[in-house]
Amino acid sequence: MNELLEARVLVAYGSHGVVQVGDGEPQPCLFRRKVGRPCCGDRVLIRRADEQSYVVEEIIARRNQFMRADQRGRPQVIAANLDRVLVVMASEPLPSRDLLDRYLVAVHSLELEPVIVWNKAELPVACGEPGAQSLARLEEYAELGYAVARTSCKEAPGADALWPLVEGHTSVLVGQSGVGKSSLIRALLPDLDIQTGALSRVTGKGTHTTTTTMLYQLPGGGRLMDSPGVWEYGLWKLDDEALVGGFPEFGTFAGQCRFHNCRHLSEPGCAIKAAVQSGEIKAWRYQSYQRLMAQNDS
Ligand SMILES: Nc1nc2c(ncn2[C@@H]2O[C@H](COP(=O)(O)OP(=O)(O)OP(=O)(O)O)[C@@H](O)[C@H]2O)c(=O)[nH]1
Ligand SMILES: [Mg+2]
Ligand SMILES: [Zn+2]
Repeated sequence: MNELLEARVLVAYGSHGVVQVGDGEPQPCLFRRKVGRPCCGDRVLIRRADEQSYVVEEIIARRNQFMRADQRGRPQVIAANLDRVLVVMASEPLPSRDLLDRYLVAVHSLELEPVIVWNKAELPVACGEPGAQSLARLEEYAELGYAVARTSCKEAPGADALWPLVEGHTSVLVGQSGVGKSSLIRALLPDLDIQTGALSRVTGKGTHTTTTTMLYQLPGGGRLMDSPGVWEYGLWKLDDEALVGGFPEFGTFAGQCRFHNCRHLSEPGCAIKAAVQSGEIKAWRYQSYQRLMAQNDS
């Protein structure tokens, strides 16, 4: 009478975490090294270990995984089995110049839909800073086809603009520390205290600073994960193709370059550079591509 159950990982620490079977109560669970390292969003097969807890027997193959570089530059999985990644930005703290585009490259490389969230939208934006430009250009990102939502957890316009973007999907909020990811979760989820209470009861950890990714259920269906903030979103080396993939509007031109392995930097007969010249590709997007390529090469 100790059958395997399918469960979802709500939060994962090194050797233990919290899982949920269906809509049931969150349950403490042990992770054994030999099954690999479960992460938030994983589907797992579990078995009862004892009265108090379960143990993971198997991690079901991930559909995808969102990663970032840890302090030593090694890739670290922060969430699995996603439909969308919500990149949260704010005027406080301002992003570094390339932060948004780095995130977009990473999201596109998973073939996931990025959503750009401008939180703290009620605050003024300091002009002149390079990072402020990403906020100033959000209209242009929207013209490029990105979903952009303006939110505030303090005043109008509130966080309701996120509902149609997250409902029915599995999404993760990512972005710099302090931009308001956890505040957005709180604004969206009236029963957050119940959900986090259930999580912290089993983990014994407080919920004020986000130190690890946590999964929450949305009332109308769907799941939303809150991830710990970063200061700089490190991209490990990507191949050139993955980097171009972060600039979807380059796609229609990329096949027309003289050289099939064109990197769109200084090669002759580059169709992308021609499109920049003719204004079909925005110059600032191309400059951003050049910077990311240079960082990739360094
Ligand atoms: N003015 C203003 N402040 C906000 C808004 N949203 C969040 N804050 C504040 O910003 C600070 C950081 O918010 P958090 O939600 O903890 O930020 P976070 O992105 O979860 O940060 P990490 O967990 O460190 O990654 C808190 O003091 C919030 O009250 C907003 O829309 N406007
Ligand atoms: Mg947080
Ligand atoms: Zn080219």
